[in-house]
Amino acid sequence: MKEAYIAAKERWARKQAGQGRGTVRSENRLPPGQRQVTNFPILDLGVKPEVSKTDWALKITGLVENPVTLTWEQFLALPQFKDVSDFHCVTTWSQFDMIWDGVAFLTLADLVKPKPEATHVFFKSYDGYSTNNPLDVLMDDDVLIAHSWNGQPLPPEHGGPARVIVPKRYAWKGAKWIREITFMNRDILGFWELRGYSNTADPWTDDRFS
Ligand SMILES: Nc1nc2c(c(=O)[nH]1)N[C@H]1C(S)=C(S)[C@@H](COP(=O)(O)O)O[C@H]1N2
Ligand SMILES: [Mo]
Repeated sequence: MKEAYIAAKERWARKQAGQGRGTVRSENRLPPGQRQVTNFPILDLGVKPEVSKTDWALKITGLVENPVTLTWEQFLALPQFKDVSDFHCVTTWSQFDMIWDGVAFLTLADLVKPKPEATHVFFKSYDGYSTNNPLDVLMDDDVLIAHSWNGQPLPPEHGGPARVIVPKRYAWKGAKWIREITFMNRDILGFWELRGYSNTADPWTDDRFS
C-alpha cells in the first residue's frame, strides 16, 4: 500500500505541475461491450436532491485520525485538481475525455489520515444512494470529488454540487450528490452492489453483475 500510495502521489504531483500524461490514451480505449457516446445521459433513482451550496456539507469519518465535515468554502479551499478521464456506464455507454475539476481523493486522504486498519470506503449521497470501494482503488491519481465538468459547475442532474469520479470502475461506483465518506475495516455493499451488480465493477473485464 505504501509504495502504491507514493507512486500515485508522484503521478498526481506531475499532473498538478502540468506534466502528467496528456489525453492521448491507448488505441483501444473502449472496454468490451461498450459503445462510445458524445451525449451525457442521466441515471438516478428518480430523485434529484436539491442541495444548495450553503446547506452542503461533506462529512469524512470512520477509521481516520482527523475526521472532518467540510463546508463548501472549505472544500473549495483545498488544493484543486483537474483531470481528464473516460467514463464508462454499465448500461454500455462510454464517454471519452471528460474534464473534471475538484479535489483529489489523495488530498482528502492526506487531510483525514486513514488509520492503518482502514481497507474500504463507503459513500453516502443526498438522494439515499450509496456505493463502496476498496481503499487501494481510490488511492489513485485519477480519483476525485468533482465540482465541475467540462469547465462548468457540475449540473444538479449530474450530481452537483459534487460527485465522486472513479475512472477505472463502472460509473455507479462514483456517488453523485456526495454527502458522507466513511473509512472502514471491512467491505459493506452499496445500493447497486446489494441488487446484483458486481462489487468489483471493472470495465476492462466486462465485470458487470455478480
Ligand atoms: N447519488 C447517486 N449517485 C449515482 C447514481 C444515483 O442514482 N445516485 N447512479 C449511478 C449510476 S448507475 C451511474 S451510471 C452514474 C450516472 O451518472 P450521470 O447521471 O451523471 O450520467 O452515477 C452513479 N452515481
Ligand atoms: Mo449506471
